[in-house]
Amino acid sequence: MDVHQLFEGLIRRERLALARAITLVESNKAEDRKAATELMIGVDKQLQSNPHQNTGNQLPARWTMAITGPPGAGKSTFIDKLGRQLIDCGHRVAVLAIDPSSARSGGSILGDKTRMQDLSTRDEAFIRPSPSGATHGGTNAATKEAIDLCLAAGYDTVLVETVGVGQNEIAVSDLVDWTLLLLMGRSGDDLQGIKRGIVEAADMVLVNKADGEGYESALETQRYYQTALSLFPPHALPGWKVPCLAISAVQEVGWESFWSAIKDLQALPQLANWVHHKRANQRVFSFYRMLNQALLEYWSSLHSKSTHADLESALRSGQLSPAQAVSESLRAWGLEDSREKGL
Ligand SMILES: Nc1nc2c(ncn2[C@@H]2O[C@H](COP(=O)(O)OP(=O)(O)OP(=O)(O)O)[C@@H](O)[C@H]2O)c(=O)[nH]1
Ligand SMILES: [Mg+2]
Repeated sequence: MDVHQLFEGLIRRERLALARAITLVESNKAEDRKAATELMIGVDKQLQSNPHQNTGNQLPARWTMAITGPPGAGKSTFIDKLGRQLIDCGHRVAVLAIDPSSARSGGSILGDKTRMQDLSTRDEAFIRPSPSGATHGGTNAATKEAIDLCLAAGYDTVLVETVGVGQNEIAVSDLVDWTLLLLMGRSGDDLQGIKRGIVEAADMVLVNKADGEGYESALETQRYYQTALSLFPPHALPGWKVPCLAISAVQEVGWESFWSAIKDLQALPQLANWVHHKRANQRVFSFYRMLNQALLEYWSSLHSKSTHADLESALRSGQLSPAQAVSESLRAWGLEDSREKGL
C-alpha cells in the first residue's frame, strides 16, 4: 500500500482514492492499521493547516452533521433531498451511511443507495454505506476517520446517517458538529421508545412524514417533543433553542422552516466559538478512544486465543473478578496498578 500516493489522490479529490482510504481505515489487518495511521496523520495535518473556517455569523465552511433516528423514519430520503439542496447551493456533500443491518443481512446497503437516487447521480456527492460492524448501532470504530477523509477530499459537508440507538456505540454526536434527530409521527401509544439521552444529544429535531394520512400524527408527535424539549436544560450553544419541526422529506413540506432554523443558527454570534470548542474536545475524546483501542490490541497481541478463552471463562464462572484480571494484566506489563495505591 503506497500511503503517499493514496494521500495525493485524496487531496486531488479522486473518488477512488477516497473509497480506498475509507476501506483502509475500516480494516482490522495489522499491516493496514499501520498504513491507516500514517494516512490519518497526513490528513489531520492537512485539515489543521487548511481549516477553511469562516468566522462571524456563518456556518463553518466545513460542516459535519449526523442524522439519527429510528429505522424507517426517512433518514435516507431526507438526506437525499437535503444533499441535493446543498449541492444546488454550491456545496460538495459526502454521506456516510452506517448501516446496522448490513452486518447481519448484507441487505440494506442497496436499499440506501436506491433511496438516495437523486444524490447518487450527482458528481458533487459521495455516498458510502458502511457496516456498523461489531458496535451494534450508531457508528463503527472508523467513523471519525472516514469523516476526516471526506473533508480532506474536498467534501465540505459530511452527513452521517445512523440509527443512533445502539447500546455500545460510540455516540455519533461525539464525532460531528451537529446532530439532527429525525422521527416520524407516533403510531398508537408508542412514541418509538426514543431514549431521553438520544433526544438530549440532538441539536435539532424533525418529525418526518408530515404528509397525507400521517400529517396529524406528525403534528401530535411534534407537540409532544416540543414540550419534552422545553423541559431540558439549555443547549450549550448560547442563544440556541433546540427546534422541533414537522417536515415531509417526500413531499418537500416544512423545508422553509428547516432552512429558517439554519439561518437562525448561522446568525448566532457564538456559533464559530462553540464549534471550535466542540471540535477541540472531540480531538481529546478521539485520543482516548484510540488509546483504549491500541492498548486493547496490544494486550490481545500478547496472548494466544486460548489464553483469552481461558480468561473469559474464568471471568464468566466467577473464578476471577474483572478487577483482578485487570490488575494481573497490568502487573504482567510491569505496571503497578495505580488503583491499589488507594487501598
Ligand atoms: N409518507 C412519507 N413517507 C416517507 C417520507 N420519507 C420517507 N418515507 C418512506 O419511509 C420509508 C423509509 O424511508 P428511508 O428514507 O429509507 O428511512 P431510513 O430512516 O433511512 O430507514 P433505515 O435506513 O432503514 O433506518 C420509505 O418507504 C420512504 O419512501 C415522507 O416524508 N413521507
Ligand atoms: Mg436509511
